[in-house]
Amino acid sequence: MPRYNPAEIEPRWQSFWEQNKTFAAPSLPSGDKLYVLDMFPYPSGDGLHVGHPEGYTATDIVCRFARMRGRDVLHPMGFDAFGLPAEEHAIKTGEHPRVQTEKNIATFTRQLKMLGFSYDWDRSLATTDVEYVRWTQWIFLVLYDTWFDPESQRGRAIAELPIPESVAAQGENAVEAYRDAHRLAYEDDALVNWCPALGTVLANEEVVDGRSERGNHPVQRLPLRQWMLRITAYAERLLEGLDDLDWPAGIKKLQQDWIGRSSGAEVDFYIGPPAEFEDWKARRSDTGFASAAPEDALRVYTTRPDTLFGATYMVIAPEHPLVERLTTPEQSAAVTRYREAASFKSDRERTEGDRTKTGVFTGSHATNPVNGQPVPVWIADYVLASYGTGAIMAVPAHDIRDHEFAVQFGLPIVRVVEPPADAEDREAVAEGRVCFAGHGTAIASGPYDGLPTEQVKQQITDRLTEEGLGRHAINYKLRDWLFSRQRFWGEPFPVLHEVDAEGNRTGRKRTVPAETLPVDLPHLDDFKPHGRPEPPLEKASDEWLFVELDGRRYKRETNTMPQWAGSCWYFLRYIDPKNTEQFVSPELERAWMPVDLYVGGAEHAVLHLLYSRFWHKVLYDRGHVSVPEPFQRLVNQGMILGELEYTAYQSDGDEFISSAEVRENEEGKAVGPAGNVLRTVKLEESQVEKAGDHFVLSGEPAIRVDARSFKMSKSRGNVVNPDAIVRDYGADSLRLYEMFMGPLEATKPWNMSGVGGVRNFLDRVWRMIVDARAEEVTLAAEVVDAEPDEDSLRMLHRTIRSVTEDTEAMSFNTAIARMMEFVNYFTRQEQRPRAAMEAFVLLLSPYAPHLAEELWKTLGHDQTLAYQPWPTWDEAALVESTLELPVQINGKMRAKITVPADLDQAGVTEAVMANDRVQAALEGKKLVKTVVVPGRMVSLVVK
Ligand code: ANZ
Repeated sequence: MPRYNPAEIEPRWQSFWEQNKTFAAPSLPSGDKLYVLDMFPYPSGDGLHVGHPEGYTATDIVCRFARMRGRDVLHPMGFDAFGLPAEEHAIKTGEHPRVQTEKNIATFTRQLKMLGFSYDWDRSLATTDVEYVRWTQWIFLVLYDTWFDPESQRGRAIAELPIPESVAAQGENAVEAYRDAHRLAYEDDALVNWCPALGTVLANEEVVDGRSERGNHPVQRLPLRQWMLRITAYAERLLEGLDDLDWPAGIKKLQQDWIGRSSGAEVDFYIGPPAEFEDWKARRSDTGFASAAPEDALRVYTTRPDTLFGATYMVIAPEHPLVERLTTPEQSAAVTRYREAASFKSDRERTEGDRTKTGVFTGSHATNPVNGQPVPVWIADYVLASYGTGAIMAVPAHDIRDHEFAVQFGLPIVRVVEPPADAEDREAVAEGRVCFAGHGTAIASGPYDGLPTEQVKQQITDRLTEEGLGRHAINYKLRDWLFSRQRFWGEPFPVLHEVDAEGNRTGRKRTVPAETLPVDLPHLDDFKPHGRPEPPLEKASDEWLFVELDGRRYKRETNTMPQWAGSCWYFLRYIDPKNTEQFVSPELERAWMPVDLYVGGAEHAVLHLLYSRFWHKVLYDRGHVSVPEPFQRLVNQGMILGELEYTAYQSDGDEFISSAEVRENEEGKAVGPAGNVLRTVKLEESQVEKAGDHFVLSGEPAIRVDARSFKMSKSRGNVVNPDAIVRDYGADSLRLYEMFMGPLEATKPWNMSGVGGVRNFLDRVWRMIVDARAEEVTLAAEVVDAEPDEDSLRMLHRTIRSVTEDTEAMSFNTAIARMMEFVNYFTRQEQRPRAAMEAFVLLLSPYAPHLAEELWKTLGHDQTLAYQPWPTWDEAALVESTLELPVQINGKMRAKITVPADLDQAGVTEAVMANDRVQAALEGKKLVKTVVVPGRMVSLVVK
């Protein structure tokens, strides 16, 4: 009996598509192009997760739909294949990480193919491919060769960097150092996680609470020379660029917050002898505000220059360069102790809101430039060295952190902003118990009293600028990108450090000539750490490490690039994956870019999406790509959680207690209404039933149970394996189920009976068209070559319209619901016109492509349906020819009449009057009024 058998159908169509290269994209799109990109996976050893096919099915539907509507579609897939797990495996087994990586890629490829995605597999790539690495290194050379011109706000060739005469006068080394200080890729000391016990540097994700994740050993923070990328230069461009992008508002907000632009003022406080303050001021009004803080001033950054009169103390970061100068001998021991304690804390620990503030007085005072008042200078770790100027003026009346600090150390609190009349907490503010951080009116601020905050900010900044004591300033939270890792399994940097005869660095360096790229990873005998806080590539043989070039001796850079590097530009390589001359041909790049739709998880909101935008802007500035933003539209798929888990509560006497009455005690244990600790019992789905928005014990409507779903994880044992789903239900069922679970963007729990449900639907689709009783696959007898009747036609055209509109809107779950309605309707019909069945199969095809191809063939076609024109609907067929109208008499429903849909008012009134039930109701009464609401109802008023 020809039953629907996905296990047979699906592999057959997959090999058909593969052999015929059905989904190969044209090299150059002819007209209407569509570039649809998936966030490519990291090929982990666990294989594909059910979260992957969610986004991948969504984009596949978009692509299949677009091809049928005549668009040229580019839909590629690849692998983000560098990464820690493969390296850890190599350390353990001695096997090269490439071996493990390639195994995993093979598994992922098999699994992706098994789901019938319409990728152009000929364009597939892995970031670890040596040819790909070559171009990642080449882009690094572009970054290295670029400086950011603040004037024109764009990246330019380093050769165009103007060299100040004073630098030029110092000779070639000074000029080179000046260039290095302006490149977008530069070297700097940064802290790394050095684990002496493991003898290796660890990535941040391998460190948990200051100890190694592996083995739980202590980790030290050590400064090490590293590569940085000057992403901060592009902060403004990265912010502005967001405006024109069709991205979820939440993701834009995350990027904005990450960039963290704030605007305020830099202000100099005098730190010389107080008696000379006036002279200093007079001098400053001649010299003006220097771009670097002069020796005799402590420079602060503030977003609230309007509160200068309320600055009662100052704070400098423990790492601030003026600490030594400002610390008096009496305070010296305390300051040293404090600085050491601070060096063990991360920035996050230092700035977390709820911590009690710590600090130490330097013993010195500075002079407030607006009123000549002396203010004590403190050291505290809530001020970060890396933000603003690393020093603040503290205004405890109006800044929460400063308020906490002032209360703790008994420093004066002076209010200088009066809250508006309708502000909350006015009393508490007036008493100095809480600080007021909002805007209001200036008080105790000399000439500014009575002015609103915004004006005071402006006027004080203008005044300070005139006096050479301050200037308007903008700051960003964004930090430069720490771009090197002490790892083996990453892209080597194409950089050479000059060395002397002993192998010591001379300080000069050069890049590897572009035409000799790639720099491949060296052979290592084993991958075990060498036990020094240096990169593993230091273990490479001298042959790899040392290079002679133009008569000089060099040592290769031994850091490698982070995993982020490869994912910064992979979408460009898909456009022209085999090009050996260029990273992408400009002609093809112009034709395909930007990516029209990018789908992936929201966890990449900041890093990947910001890094790749940054690289793209540099490539754009340097003329290598034609558009300033890579991803025009972004959609985030929601997370798929594990199946709902049900928990009931039981007392000692085995009595079930409704979860509505259960509380948690201080130890986190569940307690019942009598205060007794309860037992928790895990229940099966069959033991519970749904009651409105909650669940109860089966047959016990009063006993509620908890129902929660959790993120899928191995340790919880709730991971769903796509291989098993495909084996038991078929790939089309998996695809359809993931799209039917709910809106694409929503977080939703997995539910196995839901998978069964869509499988039943596909079985019914099969039986709607195929004769289930025949020996071989033949059309069902109900499928006829007749014209559809009016109702069937309307059902067909409605379905075409809804599925088209919903698919366009990426509202896949509602499109599927409409197809289900169609099948419900036609499986009840004795006659299923072939034209309607064919149109339906085409509508279904982006969603369940294997089944659709099989049915299309059964309907007598010998070509793939992948490029069949998408069905269109006829508005006229949607209109109902008759209407059912309710008739109300004195507000009560009395009858229903059926009339032609286009009948005019008089005709409707006539039909109402002719109705038996209306006539009966009107007997002996007088008709006062007749109201016809066209298409809706008729209302009669009688007396
Ligand atoms: C005085 C003041 C008064 C401030 C007031 C705020 C409110 P954002 O918006 O994050 O840029 N600040 C400046 N540099 C700092 C650093 N390195 N570490 C910690 N805090 C620092 O915040 C800027 C504000 O944060 C600045 O404005 C400064 O405190 C503080 F009623 O100056 B403000």
